[in-house]
Amino acid sequence: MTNPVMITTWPFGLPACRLGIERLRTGASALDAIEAAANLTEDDPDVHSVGTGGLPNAEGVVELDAAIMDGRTHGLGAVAALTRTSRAISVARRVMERTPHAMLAGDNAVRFARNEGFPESEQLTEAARAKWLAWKEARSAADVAHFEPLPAAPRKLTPDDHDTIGLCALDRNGDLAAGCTTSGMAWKLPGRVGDSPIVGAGLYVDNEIGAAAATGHGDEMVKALLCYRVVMLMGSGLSPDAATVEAIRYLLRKRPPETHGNYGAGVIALSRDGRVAAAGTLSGYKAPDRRWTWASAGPGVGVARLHEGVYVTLNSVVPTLPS
Ligand code: SD4
Repeated sequence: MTNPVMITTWPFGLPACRLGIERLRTGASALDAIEAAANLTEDDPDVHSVGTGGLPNAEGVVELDAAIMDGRTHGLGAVAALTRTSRAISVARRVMERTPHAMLAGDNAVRFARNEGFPESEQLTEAARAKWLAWKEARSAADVAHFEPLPAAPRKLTPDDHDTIGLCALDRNGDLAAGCTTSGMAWKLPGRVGDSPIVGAGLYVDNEIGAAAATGHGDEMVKALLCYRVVMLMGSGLSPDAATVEAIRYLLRKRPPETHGNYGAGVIALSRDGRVAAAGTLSGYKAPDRRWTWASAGPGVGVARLHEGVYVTLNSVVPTLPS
């Protein structure tokens, strides 16, 4: 029997990590643990970047992206730009299990969700609406807004306007799964889809190697298939530590942050033998008001605890520093 392991992104992922490891320890499959853990975060209206309570697009509509991947079958389900429906990762799972497809998007993803019994529900909370109204009031011409000229480079991330929960799990049978669920970048153009529901970008699993999940500026990360790269690097013999650092470096080489808006990107990884790691860009992820933080639970960790990931530049790895 394998010792279960659960990892998630960001401090708001800690309760999900805790729930996931409890489920895994009582025999849940990695897939079930990922879904239950992700649902916990999706249902929390105080998390402003995932599910109910997520910040909306430029027109005030919450559009959710999510994906789930099952290492046992190498199955994938994803939804993109899903509106008026809670628990996007569960809709993604239904796509995987009840259709011959891998992803559904927009209005037809909503129709599918209704047919599957997911009720219509407003995802924009009063708090998120207030933030949207404040953004509309204050935004400068350079901000991203519907049908207005885009700035040459993406805006700098602020702690409040994004962040995905990415999750990886290893169950008692030694099987892996991964998930990703988000409301995406706040104030995005309607219809914008980030990295989270894209296989290889927001998440990837190879049951013989390991799993990875990502968070950060999806418009940049999607160009480097960060999670696929992490898993393939682990497959070629790199440790999760080295694989996450090398994958972030690849992204930094291809899309230097200095040229592309000082974006931030982070990735968590779990190998099939239970080792875990996380690396993020120094750019965007280490600031006075921001730390690259992730949660893990498993052998040697106990219930679940937070860690600070390493910060990567092209030629250095900045270890976790005291804040
Ligand atoms: C996206 N990757 O939609 C997501 C958002 C996020 O930290 O994780 N930001 O681009």
